[in-house]
Amino acid sequence: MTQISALQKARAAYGPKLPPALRRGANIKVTEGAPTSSAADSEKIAKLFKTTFGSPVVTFEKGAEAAAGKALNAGVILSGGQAPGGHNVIAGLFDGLKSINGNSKLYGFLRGPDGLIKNKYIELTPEIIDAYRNTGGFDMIGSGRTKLETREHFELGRKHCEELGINSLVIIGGDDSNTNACLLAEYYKSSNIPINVVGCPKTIDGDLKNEQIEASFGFDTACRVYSELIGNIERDANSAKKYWHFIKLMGRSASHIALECALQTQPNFAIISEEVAERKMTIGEIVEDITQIVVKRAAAGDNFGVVLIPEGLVEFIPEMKKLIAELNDMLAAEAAVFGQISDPAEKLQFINSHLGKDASFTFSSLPHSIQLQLCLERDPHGNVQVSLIETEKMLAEMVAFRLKELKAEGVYTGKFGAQTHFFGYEGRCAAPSNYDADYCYSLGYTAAALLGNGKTGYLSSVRNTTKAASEWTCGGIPITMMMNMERRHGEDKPVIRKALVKLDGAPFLKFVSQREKWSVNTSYVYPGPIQYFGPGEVCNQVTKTLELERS
Ligand code: FBP
Repeated sequence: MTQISALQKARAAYGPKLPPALRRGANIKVTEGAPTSSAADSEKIAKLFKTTFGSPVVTFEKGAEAAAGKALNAGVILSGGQAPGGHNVIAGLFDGLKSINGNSKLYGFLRGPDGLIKNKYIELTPEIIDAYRNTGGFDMIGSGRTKLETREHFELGRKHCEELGINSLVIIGGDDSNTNACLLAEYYKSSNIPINVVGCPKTIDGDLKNEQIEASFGFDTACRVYSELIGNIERDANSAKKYWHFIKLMGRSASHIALECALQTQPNFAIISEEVAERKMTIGEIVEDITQIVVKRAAAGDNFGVVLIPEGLVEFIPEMKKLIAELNDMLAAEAAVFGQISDPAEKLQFINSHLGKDASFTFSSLPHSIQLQLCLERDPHGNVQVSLIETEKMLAEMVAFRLKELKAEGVYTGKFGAQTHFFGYEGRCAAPSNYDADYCYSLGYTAAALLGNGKTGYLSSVRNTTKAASEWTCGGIPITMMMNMERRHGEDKPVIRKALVKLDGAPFLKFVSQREKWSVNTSYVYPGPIQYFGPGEVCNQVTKTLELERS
């Protein structure tokens, strides 16, 4: 038998909270709003989603005593990167399906969308579900990054669902995976194939949110784990007083994680990529900003500090963005020849000789290690794998170089020692915080209710989550409502609009109002580890981002 920790044992007994509409003994009253449109480009989206476009927002309320519904056979898929709480979505879905009809069944497709395409699955039994309640990770059924997007995929999905008698599919994923869930829903609905598809908003990056979706699950827990670690490092820095720590934080594109961690820990400097893009900053300017703070702190005798760097930074620096776009095109066109070169120096020479003047200038200004990292294989969505680019080392090196210059000029007399860190995978599979445990369970249960009511092309939505669960509301949002057209791989495609950090939003404005104070003074806050048991103010907090956005 697998050994489990004392905390896991105690956590297994935790009963996640549900919105009143979904609590035992209540029948669900369904209210439908007016027809909806899309985030933008409504004509084009309507043409592409003929049968699912315009569906109303669905709200669930507590109704009269429950009567058994029809048994559902559902399949569930975990898609993309791990995020704390995924197992609770599945547990909520399982319990929700059983509450509709005790004969309902749930199949888990293994290792992501690939499981549906290749017909690899397990039937999820009460024993399996119980073993994973309130645990982190996606290991119950595994995840994967294969995109469900072609007609062939959809048809294989149909065949495998029909073989198992599956009439409902739940896709737990981020913006790309839920865009594809909607394409699948549209394909089945428009072809009269009786399989309904519903999504659940997942990603630690926090960039799948909008007016209707308050948060993507996993963001809360991941930010708490990173903030604990940053707080520990801040305390070490403040104790030893001899290092500057450059900490890169996961978040492929948006800087929500870096911003939330900054609000929780009050470091000396935090870069927000969206601001860098807005101010069209160069790498040199970013380095200069950090350097000036190092110099100011050194003048006060503080030769230590903490800098937070969002993982996606390089793609927001205009000169780097241009370089990456050129590299993407060039590497795609020259893949065969480039793939044959194994010597790193030859690789760099090859690249330099194929880049335009500006891109080549930017490329040459980067340390060799970063040049090579920029040429690594792209992910299946064609994205640069930003988690592999060591921007924290690049910035630490460039600041050290600039300080040497200032020392030579007599402007700087301090000492500079740098330590670099990358926090990403540490937070993705942590045991979900109470917020994520409750939110995820409710998202899964809501997904079951949507399927029980015959809905397709919807994203499960649980709202009002800054309040007590007794005030939470739930229902479904048509996925097309969140879509717009974007240029992807040289084509206009319908996609869920990614939520970047808003520079006029309350979380960023709060950060801006404090950052100068944090930069020179040492104002660190040490959040400590996630608490699962104890007083509400330590174990039931919501993120600063959510609190500020909803206040
Ligand atoms: P999702 O958007 O799929 O949730 O994944 C987000 C993420 O954790 C990013 O923060 C990170 O850049 C990426 O996944 C890492 O991907 P991989 O797990 O493939 O290394």
